[in-house]
Amino acid sequence: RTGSPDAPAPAPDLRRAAARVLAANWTGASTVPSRTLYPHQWSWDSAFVAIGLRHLSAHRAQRELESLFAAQWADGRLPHIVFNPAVPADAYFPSPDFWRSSRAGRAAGAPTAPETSGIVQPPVHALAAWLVHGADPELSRRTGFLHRAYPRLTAWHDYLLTRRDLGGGGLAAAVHPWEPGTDNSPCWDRALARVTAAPPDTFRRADLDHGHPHDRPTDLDYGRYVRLAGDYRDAGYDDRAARPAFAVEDPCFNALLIAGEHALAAAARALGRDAAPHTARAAALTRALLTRLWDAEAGLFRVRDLGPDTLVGERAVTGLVPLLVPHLPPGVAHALRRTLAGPAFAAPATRLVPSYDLTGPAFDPQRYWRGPAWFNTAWLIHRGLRAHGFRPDADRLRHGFLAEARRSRFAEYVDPVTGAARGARHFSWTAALALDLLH
Ligand code: 9WN
Repeated sequence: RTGSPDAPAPAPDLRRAAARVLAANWTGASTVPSRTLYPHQWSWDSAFVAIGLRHLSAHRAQRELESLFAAQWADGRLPHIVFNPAVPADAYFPSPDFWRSSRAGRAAGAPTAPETSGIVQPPVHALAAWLVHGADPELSRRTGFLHRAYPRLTAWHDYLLTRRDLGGGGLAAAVHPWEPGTDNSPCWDRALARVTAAPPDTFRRADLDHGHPHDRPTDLDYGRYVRLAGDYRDAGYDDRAARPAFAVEDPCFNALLIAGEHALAAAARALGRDAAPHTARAAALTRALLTRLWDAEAGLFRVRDLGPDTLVGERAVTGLVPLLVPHLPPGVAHALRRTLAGPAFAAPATRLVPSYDLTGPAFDPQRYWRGPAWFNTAWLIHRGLRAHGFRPDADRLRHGFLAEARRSRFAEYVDPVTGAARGARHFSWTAALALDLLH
């Protein structure tokens, strides 16, 4: 480690370096998260990328989102991966021949092309689309961007609020640990223990060609991911027929849905439409989030495991992300701020937020979502701190973010204790969100 988190990052250099990462990862219509580890288009990555790209080119940011919308299923879902047919099948697992979306997903409305996965990721897209529109409203009007995006995004949220309200309490559920985007979080351990892993000789992990085994989920995790995805596929990705062995309500996923409904309300107003359905949905979702997931004693939001229908004991960064929800009761916002500054989440070396409780039994500073600090969750929390007027906390997090992004060469994640870079380098959302924080 060199330098200290307090040393200001040289802004023009960092901006140029971030722009270079995004240029190198641009395929012509969208951005890959990483040339090596993730050579296709990912759903929530593209939303974060668009948020940064809008500062370089609002036009490219529009294309980023529209290439994802082009792969939307007729039932409204935005798939978590859109596969690039030019990339060899063995470059990433699970590949299109595992998901078989165009055949297995036909009844659920999968497109005939491109091939996609059949699961989803957190709904950052409405927020991203609204920010991209705001970067150049005149261009957006000329190209019809917001006008085309609005019905797509409404259909996406409709899907989540109807087909995915598996708990019946007004929140959207995830049916695979890849869906909340925090694959091997300790929050999933209890639910995953009920899943019989697919035998290891039935698949080959391409991620280990590029990633270090200690930085990645285990083989047992992968066996369970494969089983769950395969079962969902075999049920035709039909949420009315599938009986998922894994079903959870995640606070980050639902907080983003709320932020997205607020963004859609703003978009509706800009388009001269009625914003009331979106504000009503945002209010109902916020009530459900507080009723179903808030833990006042712990000072953070929990995951609800819909198997036993109880809250999960593990504390993760995703329980702090709801800070970005507007109109939280002031007591809740203050409690979240206190938890962030407390021993479980304050990582003095990096000033970033660890993905999991530093004092928790499953904490591992290296392994993916079991401790390492990620830049997208830091960006979301930074946005929440600012929105609630916690300016000094927000500024500290912003400095930590920019210092670590620079030092780690835009790593996928960093060890929250030592600051050592982990996972991929030149990772797209790290570069994109650094660009955003520099503006
Ligand atoms: C599975 C692309 C994605 C991110 C996820 C992150 C990781 C994939 C993987 O990479 O997940 O979707 O193969 O590990 O956990 O949040 O969107 O960057």
